[in-house]
Amino acid sequence: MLEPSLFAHSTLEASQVASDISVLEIDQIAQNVIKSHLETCQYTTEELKRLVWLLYTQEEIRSLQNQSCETMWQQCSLQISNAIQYVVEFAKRIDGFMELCQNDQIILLKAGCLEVLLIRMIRAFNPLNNTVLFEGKYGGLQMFKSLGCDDLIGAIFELGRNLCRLQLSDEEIALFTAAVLLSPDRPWLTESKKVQKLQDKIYIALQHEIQKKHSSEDKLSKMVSKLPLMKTICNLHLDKLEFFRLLHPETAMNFPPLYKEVFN
Ligand code: MHQ
Repeated sequence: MLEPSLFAHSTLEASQVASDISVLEIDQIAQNVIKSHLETCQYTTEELKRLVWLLYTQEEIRSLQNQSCETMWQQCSLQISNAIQYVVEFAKRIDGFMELCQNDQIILLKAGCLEVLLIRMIRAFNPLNNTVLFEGKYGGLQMFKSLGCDDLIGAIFELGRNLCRLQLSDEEIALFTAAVLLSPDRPWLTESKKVQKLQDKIYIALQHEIQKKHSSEDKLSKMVSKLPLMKTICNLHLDKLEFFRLLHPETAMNFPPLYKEVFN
């Protein structure tokens, strides 16, 4: 006959195993997402640290400012298109993403990739002098003057300063960008429940990661509170692009295919 104490012991163990499995699962998700981020983040932290003091000279800034609007748009769309390729690769490496239907994969990438880029931007943003990495050197917002999108650029730099104040680690950036990418509320998703389940787990992993570093308790809510500004920036970008296309259809036609595909 089974001893009651022994039986009690084994049920206790079983419940511990059950909770261990979920902690383990959350840990595996965190590790997968962080590894995927580090493999696809375009620039290592060390590279960026080295580049951060490589500033455009006054003369170089002036020549960027004196460029035509079309040329500057072309340069920006090329840089953004390159960066998007890495975000696509990041998404593909997140466990569960490739198991979504292709339709939903495309919807999530199209809807989320600029937001991911804006979060990734803080790695290449220096809040001490308000500069960002552009074509290999750092420069301030005045270098984008010829775009004729001062409001958009102003909002992007403001977001950069805002997000930098949160002092996010690469681990937190990895999990936050994955959670943003796996947003279940994107229009036209066919399996939003599946996306929701993935996002829930990533947010739990992110909360864990934040607690590990015993940073401020409401760090996650502070991060989430920046999402509306990101959405505004995405919409503003689409407005600017639409207007640019009206004025310069032939230039816009020659934008990089990936840029066109994502923002059309
Ligand atoms: C990435 C690396 C990276 C690459 C490109 C849309 C438009 C007309 C103007 C960087 C936006 C201008 C972008 C190039 C400007 C704000 C864009 C142009 C992280 C992001 C980052 C640094 C992009 C940040 C935003 C930049 C500077 O891994």
